[in-house]
Amino acid sequence: MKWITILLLSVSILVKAQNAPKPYGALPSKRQLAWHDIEVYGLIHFTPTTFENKEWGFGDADPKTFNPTDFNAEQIIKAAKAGGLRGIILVAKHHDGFALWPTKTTAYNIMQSPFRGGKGDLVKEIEQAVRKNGLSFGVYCSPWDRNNAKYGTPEYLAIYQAQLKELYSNYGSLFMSWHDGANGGDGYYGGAKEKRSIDNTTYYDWNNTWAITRKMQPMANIFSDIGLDIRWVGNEDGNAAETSWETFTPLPPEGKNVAVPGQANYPQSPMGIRNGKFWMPAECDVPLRKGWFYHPTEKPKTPETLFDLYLKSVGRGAGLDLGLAPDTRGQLHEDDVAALKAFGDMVAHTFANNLAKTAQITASNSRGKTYGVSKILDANRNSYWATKDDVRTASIEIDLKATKTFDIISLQEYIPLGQRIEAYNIEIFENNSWKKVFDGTSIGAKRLIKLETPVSTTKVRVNITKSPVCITLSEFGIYKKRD
Ligand code: FUL
Repeated sequence: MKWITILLLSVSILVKAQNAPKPYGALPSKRQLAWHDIEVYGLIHFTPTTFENKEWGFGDADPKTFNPTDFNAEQIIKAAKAGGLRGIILVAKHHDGFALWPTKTTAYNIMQSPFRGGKGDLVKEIEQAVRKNGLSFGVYCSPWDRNNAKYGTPEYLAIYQAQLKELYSNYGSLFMSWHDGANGGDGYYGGAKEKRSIDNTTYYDWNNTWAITRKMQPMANIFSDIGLDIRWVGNEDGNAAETSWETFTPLPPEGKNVAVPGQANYPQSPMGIRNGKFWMPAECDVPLRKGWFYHPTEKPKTPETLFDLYLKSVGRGAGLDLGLAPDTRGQLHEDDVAALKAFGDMVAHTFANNLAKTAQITASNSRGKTYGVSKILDANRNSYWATKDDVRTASIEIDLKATKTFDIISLQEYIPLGQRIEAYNIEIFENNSWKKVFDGTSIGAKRLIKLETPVSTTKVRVNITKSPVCITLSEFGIYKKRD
């Protein structure tokens, strides 16, 4: 009896596998798929630079200036969680070179500060609060180090790599290793106070440096302006382009023969590159306030602005990385806490109720039951509707069975099989005929369409008008924006 069950099971698995559409183009890795699920996360900047009220510390601040009066990791992380953030990246070392953990690699670190009597480890405290609250943790260790006397020599590269190794060893599994190529040249550099130019195409030896990341933190998505896993969106305003592809091919700038971080001059970054060589979705990094560090005169963005940024980042297949700036107490200001909570509520309340959940749905083509169109209403992004191999255009009709009022439409492709759809439109049934309300291009991991004014209708139609291969869609939803 047992072997018959096994046989039947393997036959059904085989049939399923045979029926699945073939993947198209560059595909996301396991670590990138995990990143797509996180959608919104935070980037914490809190170093002596906070106490100097600057954006870029010169590297000469006395370590004793790092003296938060009431540091509270739990307060910061709870506020982030209320904002709907599902991950936190801590700037473990910014350009000023001050390491927030007790490192062996530089004397310029938290042990020299009054924090916890010189016995503190801020990276650990944040990491523990992050994990306790069920968020993912990542680190940013700035390659440019304005304090280090060795900066500019090969010895510094070994120091930088040793810093990464410490961070990769002692703080559990990381979802991101965040890198940037910023380098303004001048700095304190152990007292030399001079300008040091490096050749950013070779100095950091990124291939070998990132081999350390891959080896020690295989689930850490490497972020920089050229990827490898996640690309910079090309601005710090928090939005991807209206048409936004998940794929990209970093090309060397003119006159250079390699593409490395720090070039940051890709006009294609906000929109990605259709049929790019790599799956390399965009991260939209934007501070909650004006600056990355806390400045008493600045205010956080309003919940409405944050919601709009959410639509223009997550809603365009990208990630939203929101800069969080603790004040000199070592906590988020109450205005920031309130803005995060209102933003988090807005997203949670808006998307709590898919008004198409109980709709009757039909498609002009389906690939059989496993890939039936009802899969796009099952609130499970791992199941999907697909058309037959030779069917590259199709329509879905959603009968809402009653009049529903909404102003947001959500679409998701089944991205493990690549980004396929290139054009589509959406219609609503009004006065006995179909009326087009949106014309779109890319979908990818998620597409959120905000209509200018809410519409009321009993039927919605999605027409996929262009795809190089058969179509997949994993989710569809209609929502009414709420506070
Ligand atoms: C940039 C840095 O220069 C800024 O200071 C900040 O850390 C931002 C997130 O990345 O490259």
